[in-house]
Amino acid sequence: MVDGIDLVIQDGQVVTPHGVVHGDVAISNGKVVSLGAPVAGAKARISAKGKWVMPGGVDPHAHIEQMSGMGQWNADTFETATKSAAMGGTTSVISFAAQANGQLLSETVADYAARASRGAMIDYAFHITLTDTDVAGFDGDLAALISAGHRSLKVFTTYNIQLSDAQLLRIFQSARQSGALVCVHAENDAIIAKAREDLINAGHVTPRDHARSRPRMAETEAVERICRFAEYADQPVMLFHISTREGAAAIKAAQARGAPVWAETCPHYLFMTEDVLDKPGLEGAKWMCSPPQRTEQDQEALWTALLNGTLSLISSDHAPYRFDDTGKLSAGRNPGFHQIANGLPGLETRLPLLFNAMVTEGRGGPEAFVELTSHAPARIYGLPHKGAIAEGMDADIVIWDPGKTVTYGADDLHDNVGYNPWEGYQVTGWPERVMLRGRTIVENGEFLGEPGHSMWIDRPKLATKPRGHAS
Ligand code: DUC
Ligand code: ZN
Ligand code: ZN
Repeated sequence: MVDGIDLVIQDGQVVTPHGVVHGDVAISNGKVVSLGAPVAGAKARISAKGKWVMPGGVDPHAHIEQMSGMGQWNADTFETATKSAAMGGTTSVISFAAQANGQLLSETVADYAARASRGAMIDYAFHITLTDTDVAGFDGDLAALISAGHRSLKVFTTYNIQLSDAQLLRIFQSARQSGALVCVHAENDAIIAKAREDLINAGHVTPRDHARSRPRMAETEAVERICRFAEYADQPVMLFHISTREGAAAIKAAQARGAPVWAETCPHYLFMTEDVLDKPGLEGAKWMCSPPQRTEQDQEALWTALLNGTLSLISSDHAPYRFDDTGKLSAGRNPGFHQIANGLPGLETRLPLLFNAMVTEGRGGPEAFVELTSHAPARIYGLPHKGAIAEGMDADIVIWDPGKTVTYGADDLHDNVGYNPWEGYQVTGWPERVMLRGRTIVENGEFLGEPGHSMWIDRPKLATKPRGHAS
């Protein structure tokens, strides 16, 4: 027996990085201390008989208490967003510290860190979003922040906050020197601008037209270019929210050349098509995001890419806007698609949707589910002690009831958005108990967490390069 065991989760099907183990998980001081073998003499015990015991979800792409590219605060605070995440089984999140124009990066990070430390109820880290590289002291400031543990950066190729090719290469070089991953929103800005202008001139401005304003070619071009930049600069890159089969094919081709690129997709590209935008009036605005949802053929291509390793993980891209004048309708009661904030909530639904598809319906199975939603995000973004049930890791654990069926309602999420884009969608498999560092923060639908117990996750210098890279 290991001394001083606080809790044993007994008799569950435990998904570890080395496969499924049937047995006990022992926890002491918030860490996993033993796995598999029966453990006697703990202070407390929980039965997980007939249940899955899986690591807490790691969601590496969520917009929280953030100003959008259109200058709008999103709907969530760190408190509402992280409560919502926990209710859906997620225990770590990487959100954005988004630089305002003219702002010193150290001020940006200090602002977001202050808000997160006040409100967050799960553990967190930041991607630093770079939009103004001309600020005095930019390079030194960036290097210092990376060295201080902020090991990922975010850049755009569109959205009015895009960097030029030259600026992108400069950032790739700085990231390489200091040891950070660069995440990219990759869509070609000129293609989007032309498509948007043509649609507006023709009077086609409904939410459905939003999908036509983001041609698939915009994704293909930018993904191919960024892969070449990654290859040229020998800098690891994460391509965000791949939505098309051509985007996935471009990643696959780049990886085959040895380019240091990873890529992700999101549930709304796996389970929705652009038909979600086709609703009476402005209703479709609730589902508007960029890139937009695509076709069933794209969904199949994305699943294939996830299961063959071309795409490495699934994030939520949680981007919460209310369907009112604080959010989607801030430009008035009759906005065109180009005046409507992009994004939909997803922190709380990511894991149940994927558990249902991958574990209940068997698309990949429990190990692939855990790999894509916990193991890979923690490994790739370098979150030490997160994303896996193994000795020495944080006891961030979810007990899943595989038999519980839930049909999402209109407003049953715990974020501050006021609608649920998955209303009417049925899932089987539910996070019955969620633990953060050994402490139960959700039990049978009741939230037990509170601000003040979360931790910023300090990340060491990037140690890994994507699979397929030569050196
Ligand atoms: N697209 C993004 O790239 N970010 C947030 C929301 C969205 O739709
Ligand atoms: Zn994006
Ligand atoms: Zn995003």
